Amino acid sequence: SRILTVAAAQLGPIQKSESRAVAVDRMVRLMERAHKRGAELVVYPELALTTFFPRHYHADRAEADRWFEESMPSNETAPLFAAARRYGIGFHLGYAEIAQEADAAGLVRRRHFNTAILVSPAGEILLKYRKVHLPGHAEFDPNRAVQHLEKRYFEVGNLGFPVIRAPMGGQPGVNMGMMICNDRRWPEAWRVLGLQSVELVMVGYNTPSTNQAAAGFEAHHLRVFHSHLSVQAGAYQNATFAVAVAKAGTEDGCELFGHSIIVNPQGEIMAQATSWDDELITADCDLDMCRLGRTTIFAFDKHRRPEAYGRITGQ
Ligand code: CDT
Repeated sequence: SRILTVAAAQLGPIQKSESRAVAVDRMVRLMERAHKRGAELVVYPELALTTFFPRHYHADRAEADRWFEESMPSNETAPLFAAARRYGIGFHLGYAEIAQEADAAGLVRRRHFNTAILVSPAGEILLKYRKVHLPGHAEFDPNRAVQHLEKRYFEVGNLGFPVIRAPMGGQPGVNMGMMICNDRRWPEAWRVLGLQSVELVMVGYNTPSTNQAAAGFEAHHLRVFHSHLSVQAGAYQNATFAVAVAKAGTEDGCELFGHSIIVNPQGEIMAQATSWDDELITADCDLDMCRLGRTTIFAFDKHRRPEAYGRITGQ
Protein backbone atom coordinates (compact mmCIF):
# COMPACT_ATOMS: atom_id res chain seq x y z
CA SER A 1 0.00 0.00 0.00
CA ARG A 2 1.03 3.64 -0.60
CA ILE A 3 -0.48 5.69 2.18
CA LEU A 4 -0.54 9.48 2.13
CA THR A 5 -2.17 11.11 5.14
CA VAL A 6 -4.10 14.11 3.91
CA ALA A 7 -5.72 16.94 5.87
CA ALA A 8 -8.49 19.24 4.69
CA ALA A 9 -8.18 22.51 6.59
CA GLN A 10 -11.62 24.08 6.38
CA LEU A 11 -11.66 27.76 7.32
CA GLY A 12 -14.47 29.48 9.13
CA PRO A 13 -15.48 32.93 7.91
CA ILE A 14 -12.95 35.69 7.26
CA GLN A 15 -14.65 39.08 7.47
CA LYS A 16 -13.97 41.94 5.07
CA SER A 17 -12.31 43.88 7.88
CA GLU A 18 -9.90 41.06 8.81
CA SER A 19 -6.29 41.18 7.67
CA ARG A 20 -4.28 38.48 5.96
CA ALA A 21 -2.24 38.17 9.18
CA VAL A 22 -5.37 36.93 11.01
CA ALA A 23 -6.12 34.34 8.31
CA VAL A 24 -2.51 33.17 8.05
CA ASP A 25 -2.27 32.80 11.82
CA ARG A 26 -5.38 30.57 11.81
CA MET A 27 -3.95 28.56 8.92
CA VAL A 28 -0.62 28.04 10.69
CA ARG A 29 -2.50 26.76 13.75
CA LEU A 30 -4.41 24.30 11.55
CA MET A 31 -1.12 23.13 10.02
CA GLU A 32 0.32 22.57 13.49
CA ARG A 33 -2.73 20.43 14.36
CA ALA A 34 -2.37 18.57 11.06
CA HIS A 35 1.24 17.79 11.92
CA LYS A 36 0.22 16.45 15.35
CA ARG A 37 -2.26 14.14 13.62
CA GLY A 38 0.40 12.82 11.26
CA ALA A 39 -0.82 14.59 8.10
CA GLU A 40 1.70 14.95 5.27
CA LEU A 41 -0.31 17.38 3.11
CA VAL A 42 -2.73 20.16 4.12
CA VAL A 43 -5.30 21.52 1.68
CA TYR A 44 -6.74 25.01 2.28
CA PRO A 45 -9.77 26.57 0.52
CA GLU A 46 -10.13 28.81 -2.52
CA LEU A 47 -9.12 32.47 -1.91
CA ALA A 48 -8.06 31.45 1.59
CA LEU A 49 -6.30 34.65 2.63
CA THR A 50 -9.25 37.05 2.58
CA THR A 51 -13.00 37.23 2.64
CA PHE A 52 -14.65 35.91 -0.56
CA PHE A 53 -14.30 39.36 -2.13
CA PRO A 54 -16.13 38.69 -5.46
CA ARG A 55 -19.31 39.41 -3.49
CA HIS A 56 -18.14 43.05 -3.20
CA TYR A 57 -18.55 45.45 -6.10
CA HIS A 58 -15.75 47.93 -6.88
CA ALA A 59 -16.76 50.30 -9.67
CA ASP A 60 -13.05 50.95 -10.14
CA ARG A 61 -11.54 47.52 -10.71
CA ALA A 62 -8.10 48.67 -9.62
CA GLU A 63 -9.51 49.15 -6.11
CA ALA A 64 -10.05 45.38 -5.94
CA ASP A 65 -6.29 44.87 -6.28
CA ARG A 66 -6.11 45.08 -2.49
CA TRP A 67 -7.52 41.53 -2.39
CA PHE A 68 -4.75 40.17 -4.65
CA GLU A 69 -1.19 38.92 -4.00
CA GLU A 70 1.57 40.48 -6.06
CA SER A 71 4.11 37.89 -4.91
CA MET A 72 4.08 34.43 -3.38
CA PRO A 73 5.42 34.03 -0.79
CA SER A 74 5.04 37.55 0.55
CA ASN A 75 5.80 38.98 3.98
CA GLU A 76 2.23 38.13 5.00
CA THR A 77 2.24 34.55 3.68
CA ALA A 78 5.83 33.71 4.67
CA PRO A 79 4.70 32.20 8.05
CA LEU A 80 2.81 29.48 6.12
CA PHE A 81 5.91 28.54 4.15
CA ALA A 82 7.99 28.59 7.36
CA ALA A 83 5.46 26.34 9.13
CA ALA A 84 5.54 23.89 6.21
CA ARG A 85 9.33 23.67 6.55
CA ARG A 86 9.10 23.36 10.35
CA TYR A 87 6.59 20.51 10.22
CA GLY A 88 7.77 18.89 6.98
CA ILE A 89 4.28 19.23 5.47
CA GLY A 90 3.22 20.05 1.92
CA PHE A 91 0.30 22.42 1.40
CA HIS A 92 -2.20 23.64 -1.16
CA LEU A 93 -3.25 27.29 -1.05
CA GLY A 94 -5.88 29.21 -2.99
CA TYR A 95 -5.34 32.96 -3.47
CA ALA A 96 -6.00 35.85 -5.85
CA GLU A 97 -2.94 36.34 -8.05
CA ILE A 98 -1.66 39.36 -9.95
CA ALA A 99 0.89 38.29 -12.54
CA GLN A 100 2.96 40.59 -14.71
CA GLU A 101 2.63 38.47 -17.81
CA ALA A 102 2.21 38.60 -21.59
CA ASP A 103 -1.35 38.06 -22.84
CA ALA A 104 -2.35 36.20 -26.03
CA ALA A 105 -1.47 39.31 -28.06
CA GLY A 106 2.00 39.40 -26.53
CA LEU A 107 1.29 42.49 -24.44
CA VAL A 108 2.91 42.32 -20.99
CA ARG A 109 0.42 43.63 -18.44
CA ARG A 110 -1.00 43.08 -14.98
CA ARG A 111 -3.19 40.00 -15.17
CA HIS A 112 -5.59 38.75 -12.51
CA PHE A 113 -6.29 35.10 -11.79
CA ASN A 114 -8.06 32.94 -9.21
CA THR A 115 -5.09 30.69 -8.43
CA ALA A 116 -4.04 27.67 -6.39
CA ILE A 117 -0.52 26.41 -5.69
CA LEU A 118 0.92 23.20 -4.34
CA VAL A 119 3.92 23.83 -2.10
CA SER A 120 6.48 21.19 -1.09
CA PRO A 121 7.54 20.67 2.54
CA ALA A 122 10.72 22.55 1.58
CA GLY A 123 8.61 25.59 0.68
CA GLU A 124 9.07 25.22 -3.09
CA ILE A 125 6.08 25.86 -5.39
CA LEU A 126 5.61 22.56 -7.23
CA LEU A 127 2.48 23.31 -9.24
CA LYS A 128 0.24 26.24 -10.09
CA TYR A 129 -3.34 26.18 -11.40
CA ARG A 130 -5.56 29.10 -12.47
CA LYS A 131 -9.33 28.69 -12.29
CA VAL A 132 -10.91 27.97 -15.67
CA HIS A 133 -14.66 27.99 -14.91
CA LEU A 134 -15.45 31.45 -13.53
CA PRO A 135 -19.05 31.67 -12.33
CA GLY A 136 -21.12 34.79 -11.80
CA HIS A 137 -21.11 38.04 -13.76
CA ALA A 138 -18.93 41.02 -14.69
CA GLU A 139 -21.22 43.97 -13.94
CA PHE A 140 -23.23 44.97 -10.86
CA ASP A 141 -26.48 43.01 -10.88
CA PRO A 142 -29.29 44.92 -9.12
CA ASN A 143 -31.44 41.77 -9.05
CA ARG A 144 -29.05 39.95 -6.74
CA ALA A 145 -28.96 40.42 -2.97
CA VAL A 146 -25.32 39.30 -3.05
CA GLN A 147 -23.01 39.86 -6.01
CA HIS A 148 -20.76 37.16 -7.49
CA LEU A 149 -18.27 39.16 -9.57
CA GLU A 150 -15.66 36.56 -10.50
CA LYS A 151 -16.06 37.43 -14.18
CA ARG A 152 -15.26 41.05 -13.29
CA TYR A 153 -12.12 40.44 -11.28
CA PHE A 154 -10.48 37.39 -12.89
CA GLU A 155 -9.34 36.28 -16.31
CA VAL A 156 -10.02 32.68 -17.37
CA GLY A 157 -7.11 30.50 -16.27
CA ASN A 158 -4.46 29.87 -18.92
CA LEU A 159 -2.59 26.89 -17.53
CA GLY A 160 -5.01 24.08 -18.42
CA PHE A 161 -5.41 21.35 -15.80
CA PRO A 162 -1.85 20.24 -15.07
CA VAL A 163 -0.88 17.16 -13.05
CA ILE A 164 2.50 16.81 -11.41
CA ARG A 165 4.14 13.65 -10.13
CA ALA A 166 6.05 14.70 -7.06
CA PRO A 167 7.28 13.23 -3.78
CA MET A 168 4.85 13.91 -0.95
CA GLY A 169 5.08 12.67 2.63
CA GLY A 170 6.56 9.19 2.61
CA GLN A 171 5.65 8.61 -1.05
CA PRO A 172 8.33 9.01 -3.73
CA GLY A 173 5.79 9.98 -6.39
CA VAL A 174 2.14 11.06 -6.19
CA ASN A 175 0.16 12.30 -9.22
CA MET A 176 -1.47 15.51 -7.98
CA GLY A 177 -3.79 17.97 -9.69
CA MET A 178 -6.03 20.85 -8.74
CA MET A 179 -9.27 22.51 -9.62
CA ILE A 180 -10.98 25.47 -8.00
CA CYS A 181 -14.56 25.60 -6.73
CA ASN A 182 -16.93 25.85 -9.73
CA ASP A 183 -14.55 23.63 -11.76
CA ARG A 184 -15.68 20.67 -9.65
CA ARG A 185 -19.10 20.76 -11.30
CA TRP A 186 -17.61 20.19 -14.79
CA PRO A 187 -16.89 16.57 -15.74
CA GLU A 188 -14.50 17.78 -18.45
CA ALA A 189 -12.18 19.20 -15.78
CA TRP A 190 -12.12 15.89 -13.91
CA ARG A 191 -11.54 13.92 -17.10
CA VAL A 192 -8.60 16.08 -18.19
CA LEU A 193 -7.01 15.32 -14.81
CA GLY A 194 -8.06 11.66 -15.01
CA LEU A 195 -6.40 11.28 -18.42
CA GLN A 196 -3.15 12.27 -16.69
CA SER A 197 -3.60 9.43 -14.14
CA VAL A 198 -4.22 11.85 -11.30
CA GLU A 199 -4.29 10.18 -7.87
CA LEU A 200 -5.22 13.16 -5.71
CA VAL A 201 -7.34 16.13 -6.77
CA MET A 202 -7.28 19.17 -4.48
CA VAL A 203 -10.28 21.51 -4.69
CA GLY A 204 -10.82 24.65 -2.65
CA TYR A 205 -14.27 26.27 -2.65
CA ASN A 206 -16.43 29.14 -1.40
CA THR A 207 -20.04 28.26 -2.10
CA PRO A 208 -22.95 30.35 -0.83
CA SER A 209 -25.82 28.43 0.80
CA THR A 210 -28.29 30.27 -1.43
CA ASN A 211 -28.29 30.44 -5.21
CA GLN A 212 -28.77 34.18 -5.76
CA ALA A 213 -29.21 33.69 -9.48
CA ALA A 214 -31.85 30.97 -9.15
CA ALA A 215 -34.68 31.50 -11.60
CA GLY A 216 -36.76 29.31 -9.28
CA PHE A 217 -36.22 28.34 -5.66
CA GLU A 218 -33.31 25.95 -5.07
CA ALA A 219 -33.66 24.01 -1.83
CA HIS A 220 -30.90 24.59 0.70
CA HIS A 221 -30.02 20.90 1.08
CA LEU A 222 -29.51 20.54 -2.69
CA ARG A 223 -26.60 23.00 -2.56
CA VAL A 224 -24.54 20.62 -0.41
CA PHE A 225 -25.87 17.59 -2.29
CA HIS A 226 -24.72 18.95 -5.65
CA SER A 227 -21.30 19.82 -4.32
CA HIS A 228 -20.79 16.34 -2.89
CA LEU A 229 -22.36 14.69 -5.93
CA SER A 230 -19.87 16.44 -8.20
CA VAL A 231 -16.81 15.56 -6.12
CA GLN A 232 -17.86 11.97 -5.44
CA ALA A 233 -18.73 11.33 -9.10
CA GLY A 234 -15.55 13.03 -10.31
CA ALA A 235 -13.39 10.93 -7.98
CA TYR A 236 -15.14 7.66 -8.86
CA GLN A 237 -15.21 8.18 -12.63
CA ASN A 238 -11.53 9.09 -12.70
CA ALA A 239 -10.28 6.63 -10.07
CA THR A 240 -8.76 9.29 -7.86
CA PHE A 241 -8.86 10.60 -4.31
CA ALA A 242 -10.31 14.08 -3.92
CA VAL A 243 -10.01 16.64 -1.13
CA ALA A 244 -12.66 19.35 -1.34
CA VAL A 245 -12.15 22.12 1.19
CA ALA A 246 -14.52 24.94 1.98
CA LYS A 247 -14.57 28.35 3.51
CA ALA A 248 -17.60 28.11 5.78
CA GLY A 249 -19.99 30.14 7.88
CA THR A 250 -21.34 33.66 7.72
CA GLU A 251 -18.91 36.00 6.01
CA ASP A 252 -19.86 39.66 5.50
CA GLY A 253 -23.46 38.58 6.23
CA CYS A 254 -23.40 35.90 3.52
CA GLU A 255 -23.58 32.19 4.41
CA LEU A 256 -21.11 29.66 2.94
CA PHE A 257 -22.15 26.05 3.43
CA GLY A 258 -18.88 24.30 4.38
CA HIS A 259 -19.22 20.49 4.35
CA SER A 260 -15.60 19.86 3.32
CA ILE A 261 -14.94 16.23 2.38
CA ILE A 262 -12.21 13.75 1.57
CA VAL A 263 -13.35 11.15 -0.99
CA ASN A 264 -11.80 7.87 -2.11
CA PRO A 265 -11.63 6.49 -5.68
CA GLN A 266 -14.84 4.52 -5.06
CA GLY A 267 -16.60 7.84 -4.57
CA GLU A 268 -17.09 7.25 -0.85
CA ILE A 269 -16.76 10.05 1.70
CA MET A 270 -13.91 9.14 4.08
CA ALA A 271 -14.15 12.27 6.25
CA GLN A 272 -16.49 15.24 6.44
CA ALA A 273 -16.40 18.53 8.31
CA THR A 274 -19.39 19.10 10.56
CA SER A 275 -18.82 22.68 11.73
CA TRP A 276 -18.88 26.03 9.96
CA ASP A 277 -15.60 26.99 11.57
CA ASP A 278 -11.90 26.30 11.29
CA GLU A 279 -11.89 22.51 11.28
CA LEU A 280 -9.36 19.87 10.36
CA ILE A 281 -10.42 16.54 8.89
CA THR A 282 -7.90 13.88 7.92
CA ALA A 283 -7.81 10.59 6.04
CA ASP A 284 -5.19 7.96 5.29
CA CYS A 285 -5.36 7.72 1.51
CA ASP A 286 -3.97 4.47 0.10
CA LEU A 287 -3.03 5.62 -3.38
CA ASP A 288 -2.96 2.01 -4.59
CA MET A 289 -6.78 2.16 -4.41
CA CYS A 290 -6.66 4.20 -7.65
CA ARG A 291 -5.51 1.08 -9.53
CA LEU A 292 -8.80 -0.81 -9.32
CA GLY A 293 -10.91 1.67 -11.29
CA ARG A 294 -8.07 2.61 -13.60
CA THR A 295 -7.34 -0.97 -14.64
CA THR A 296 -10.96 -2.17 -14.89
CA ILE A 297 -14.11 -0.16 -15.58
CA PHE A 298 -12.25 3.12 -16.17
CA ALA A 299 -9.23 1.74 -18.06
CA PHE A 300 -9.40 4.70 -20.45
CA ASP A 301 -7.10 3.24 -23.11
CA LYS A 302 -9.33 0.14 -23.41
CA HIS A 303 -12.84 1.48 -23.03
CA ARG A 304 -13.03 5.20 -23.84
CA ARG A 305 -14.56 6.10 -27.20
CA PRO A 306 -13.27 9.60 -28.05
CA GLU A 307 -14.48 9.16 -31.64
CA ALA A 308 -18.02 9.38 -30.27
CA TYR A 309 -17.31 12.49 -28.19
CA GLY A 310 -16.87 14.96 -31.04
CA ARG A 311 -19.32 17.45 -29.53
CA ILE A 312 -17.11 17.72 -26.46
CA THR A 313 -13.74 17.76 -28.15
CA GLY A 314 -14.91 20.14 -30.88
CA GLN A 315 -13.91 17.73 -33.65
N1 CDT B 1 -16.44 30.21 -5.85
C1 CDT B 1 -17.26 29.56 -6.69
O1 CDT B 1 -16.89 29.21 -7.80
N2 CDT B 1 -18.52 29.35 -6.26
C2 CDT B 1 -19.53 28.80 -7.09
C3 CDT B 1 -20.83 29.43 -6.74
C4 CDT B 1 -21.63 29.61 -7.92
S1 CDT B 1 -22.93 30.73 -7.66
C5 CDT B 1 -22.53 32.03 -8.71
C6 CDT B 1 -19.67 27.28 -7.03
O2 CDT B 1 -19.84 26.67 -8.09
O3 CDT B 1 -19.65 26.70 -5.96
